[in-house]
Amino acid sequence: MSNARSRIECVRGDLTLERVDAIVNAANEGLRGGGGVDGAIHRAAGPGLLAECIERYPGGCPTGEARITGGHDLAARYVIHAVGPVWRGGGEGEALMLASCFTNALAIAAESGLRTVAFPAISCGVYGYPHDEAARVSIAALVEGLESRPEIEARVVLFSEELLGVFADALG
Ligand code: AR6
Repeated sequence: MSNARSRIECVRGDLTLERVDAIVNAANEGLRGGGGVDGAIHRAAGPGLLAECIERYPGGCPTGEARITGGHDLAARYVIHAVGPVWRGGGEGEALMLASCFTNALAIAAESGLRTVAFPAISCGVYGYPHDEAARVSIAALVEGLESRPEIEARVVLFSEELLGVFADALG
């Protein structure tokens, strides 16, 4: 399937269980683990993930950018750590930074020859992004990024029925 939108699937589930080439982490700038999906990924991947983050990315990762590591004990071969924006009302470039997470994660996946990538709802937890706006921005960035990369299929793995509904609506 070459149509970009048809290569995106929204599902309810646990991202850490995804059998894909890469799962994307909703990380923070330190890249040293944390709560939410970040904590779940580090627990499931084992201590080697933190060790690799420290060794390869001593300065962490700026908001809106992404960095790749191995998947360690995960079923996924790689983890792409993307740093979403903290929601501050929407007037501080949040949408651009959130879109960049998806764009940059797809660019890294393409450079690395990956074909299946699973994303969480970046910034939709601790970082407080309104879910409907996050879904719209995230899906639009995914569609745009996949248009030039017909080899990649993306999944968005949502932890709740509510978020699945919001993202499925944005996908249309
Ligand atoms: N699978 C899929 N989604 C999950 C899982 C899981 N196993 N666990 C949680 N979620 P959050 P953020 C959902 O807070 O808002 C961390 O401390 C969760 O329900 O993980 O980008 C980092 O270290 C929510 O819908 O990420 C950062 O400091 C979504 O994942 C900060 O939180 C994202 O929620 C990043 O905040």
